[in-house]
Amino acid sequence: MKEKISPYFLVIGLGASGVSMAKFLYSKGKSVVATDIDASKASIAEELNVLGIKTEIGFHDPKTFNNAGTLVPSPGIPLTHSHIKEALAHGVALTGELDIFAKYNTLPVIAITGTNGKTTTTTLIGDMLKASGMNPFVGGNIGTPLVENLMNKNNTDVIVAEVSSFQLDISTSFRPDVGILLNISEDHLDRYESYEAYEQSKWSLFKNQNPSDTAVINRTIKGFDKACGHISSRVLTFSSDGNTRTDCNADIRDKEIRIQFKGESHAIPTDHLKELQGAHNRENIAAAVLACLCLGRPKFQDIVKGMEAFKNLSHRMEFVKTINTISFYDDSKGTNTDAVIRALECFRNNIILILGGREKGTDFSLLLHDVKKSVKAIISIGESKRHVMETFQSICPVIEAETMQEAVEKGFASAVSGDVVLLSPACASFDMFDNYAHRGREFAARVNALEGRTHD
Ligand code: UMA
Repeated sequence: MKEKISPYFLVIGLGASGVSMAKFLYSKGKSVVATDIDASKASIAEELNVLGIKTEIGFHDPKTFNNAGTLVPSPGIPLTHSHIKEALAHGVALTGELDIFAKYNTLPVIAITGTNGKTTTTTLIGDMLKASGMNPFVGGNIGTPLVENLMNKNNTDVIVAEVSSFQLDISTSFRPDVGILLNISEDHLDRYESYEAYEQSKWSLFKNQNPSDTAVINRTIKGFDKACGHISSRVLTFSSDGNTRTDCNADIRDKEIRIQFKGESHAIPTDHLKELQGAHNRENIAAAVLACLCLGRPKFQDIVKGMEAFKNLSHRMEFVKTINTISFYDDSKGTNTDAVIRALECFRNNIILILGGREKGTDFSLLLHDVKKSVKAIISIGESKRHVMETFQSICPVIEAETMQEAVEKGFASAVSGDVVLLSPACASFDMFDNYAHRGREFAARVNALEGRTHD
């Protein structure tokens, strides 16, 4: 029998998402309890206690879950968590950041999802809108929770939201005015029961859209035609098959993107864009331009100005340094195999690849073709060392390293003049680091420590 106390919101997890959510719900006069399994969250909890939010830190009490009115799990916490499952079976309601945001937000929303390129595209759209004289709030999975903008509006006139599949999974009402689906490839298979379930999660971005909304979709995504049959909004497409296919709203060629929108045609040269190199970035640009045009207000020439001014993001194919003719690149954000393939494509066959970490149901064999083509040696790190060794040892040397320092030094020792040492791990970082940014910073620090070292 469920013990009925006042129906409180239980915020589960006090990372970036949970802390903002607890504060926002409290600011709306809701009764809020927050819990985090990690005892080191005590100081954050104290901050919330001062506001009047009750906290349970260092443990999760099933009673607190079962007695809640609504659970608000942080995106990193799976719904298969035993306490969540039990509470849902008791009839406790479930919601998440996207739906709570949607309930209170009044501004137009551009939402971006996809396996790779979300953060670049989200940032790029923000830059394009700023160059067009608008005042966007850029947030969501990119780092600043969306509800922050509800607490602190700052004259924002549009929301640009990076959206993850984890966030979409618990959304029933989020409806972006413009939704972008960039691509889908294998990722997070430790969280989904199948690849199809992950695909479905991504497509669900469009499930609440109506004919006044727009879906901007990569035409080359597998299952495009079937999935589009379930979308009620206007669909705009982009495609990297632009050299052969010309029926998309953005045809992506080798050196330019041709846009067709509302009877107008524009060509965007891309060859000179040092900060947005590669076919994947041309896709990101195409999607971003279409999304901005959909808003009606931005002018094409201002959108292009925003694109020209774009600066590459940290830990995404970020050049660190050249030491003794060996160049080091930080692609710590490359946390799945598709991202690694995109990174490898940026170089010739001269790569020493630092690979590995915490697997997410990772199928390393998806890398075999590209590793064979362009990788001279792999330095394997983290929990997946053995898996990496088993997968690649027959096609290239695999050298194990216990720490990032060892990985960088072994990479440097394995390289010859003109080679590239690339950190692009295809895995999450949590086995050795706080997050991917921490892993990237550690890599750069160890590279910088090589300064002055000569190469044998
Ligand atoms: N925790 C519990 N109980 C558990 C498990 C975890 O209390 O059983 C606690 C942890 O102790 C920790 C908190 O939950 O304190 C972490 O919650 P979280 O993993 O949801 O992390 P946040 O810091 O809230 O960050 C989340 C997103 N994280 C994930 O989706 C895993 C961030 O995306 C996002 O930037 C942030 O909200 C703001 O919206 C990161 C990410 O890796 C960048 N996203 C994935 C991706 O891009 O591939 C989806």
